[in-house]
Amino acid sequence: MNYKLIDMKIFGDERGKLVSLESMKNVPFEIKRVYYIFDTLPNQARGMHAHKDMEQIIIAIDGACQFILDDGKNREKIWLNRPDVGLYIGKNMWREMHNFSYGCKLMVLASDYYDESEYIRNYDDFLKSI
Ligand code: T46
Repeated sequence: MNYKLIDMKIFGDERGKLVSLESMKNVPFEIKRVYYIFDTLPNQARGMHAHKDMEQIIIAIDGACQFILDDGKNREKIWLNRPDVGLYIGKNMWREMHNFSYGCKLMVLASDYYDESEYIRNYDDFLKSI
């Protein structure tokens, strides 16, 4: 399975906490794009696609959601619910997002610019591609 959870170092003191994300350091690729997802709903799933070439790190800055990760052979479910843990997802991994908590906010760092032609949005096409 081409994913892993990365524990990010927290710089914390009496004022609060801070996490720093740096290309080729705690983020294992050059960051070309950042986007974020908010105003999600518990009964609305997202994702349902794979990327041919893109790598991403997803962080639940606030709240929680459940990821389904699938490499075509195995399917695993994980909860993302900490602002100091990044979910790295590599190439050719089907991902689904379910069970968003109210107010969940996801921040995503991507290794490339947005390109719809790089998405595989049909599961049968995903299976054929791997
Ligand atoms: C992923 C998961 C975690 C853009 O125009 N630019 C962008 O950078 C992105 C990410 C999306 N869009 C457009 C494409 C769609 O018209 O925004 C709309 C919603 O995108 P999508 O349905 O792909 O959103 P999610 O939440 O299903 O998936 C997103 C990312 O697209 C995807 O790469 O891995 O978050």
